[in-house]
Amino acid sequence: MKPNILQLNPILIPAINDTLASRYTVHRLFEQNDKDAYISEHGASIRGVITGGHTGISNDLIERLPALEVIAVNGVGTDAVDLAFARSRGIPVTATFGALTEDVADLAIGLMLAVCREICAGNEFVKSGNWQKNPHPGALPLSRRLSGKRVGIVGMGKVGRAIAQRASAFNCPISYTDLRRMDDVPHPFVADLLSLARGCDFLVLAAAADKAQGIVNAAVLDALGKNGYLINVARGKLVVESDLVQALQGGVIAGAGLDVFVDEPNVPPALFDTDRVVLQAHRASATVESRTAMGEMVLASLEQALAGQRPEGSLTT
Ligand code: 8YV
Repeated sequence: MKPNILQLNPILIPAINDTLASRYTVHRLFEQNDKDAYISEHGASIRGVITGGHTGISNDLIERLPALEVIAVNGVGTDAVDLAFARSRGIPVTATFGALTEDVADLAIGLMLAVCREICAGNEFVKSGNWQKNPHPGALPLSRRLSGKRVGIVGMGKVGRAIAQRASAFNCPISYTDLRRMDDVPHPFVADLLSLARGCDFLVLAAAADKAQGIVNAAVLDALGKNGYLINVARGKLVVESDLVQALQGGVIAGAGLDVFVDEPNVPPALFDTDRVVLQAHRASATVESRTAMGEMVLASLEQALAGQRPEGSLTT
């Protein structure tokens, strides 16, 4: 009999789904209307869980899966899994570190360019026919340059470093903050987030949200200032969203490029009607390349754990 796997989030790569189906009986919880009843029926047989970084898994659900041998996070964020709880139960938790780095960094740069060069407003201006109606060169306001602007990176892990590498190619001076200075990073370390924000034009969030919630608040946005942009490709909960809305409405900062939000997919409507904000639907890793590599890592984690081995890169065992 094939082992039973519980899948909490869809996987968008057909070949990965085919392999999963060939090896396991896959219980797609995200397709069930009555999830509670479904778990009551199948929970006892589940040996592996696949979830998304943002979705994670609750301790309540873990407790309802007594035969669970592995939680494979199809993402790099583990903030939605209680790692200490999983560790206390001896359940390995894996993530797809390294698989999505390039794409998340690419999107960060894309958001930086989009927001300061007002690419979305320009796109709308042409497609709506407004350029033809109003061909005056001043019909759209002048935008701002990215090249050479000071970039402050919050979280100098794999993604932060990949953003730094790309921003350096735009001749942007880089500084960063993290829990500690990193000896192998050539850029200046700024211990305190307020000082980092005060000294940069783009504040780019690439940090894990396990410990850092609400760190970007009104004071940090004030320090970033009226020519500054906030970019977030990490987690919405790093930001006090109501403070961000107020800062944008009040012209406290110049703009924001956001891929992640506190309560996805519920984005504060106040962010919709301003050209100073460019929004994405949590898509930084949503490429065929990243999602294929992520899916392969998930498959490997399941295979290793269910063969009785410690999965490579387990965070808890
Ligand atoms: C994914 C993410 O969108 O890596 C993460 O932590 O949030 C994203 O890459 C998500 O995990 C897809 O399942």
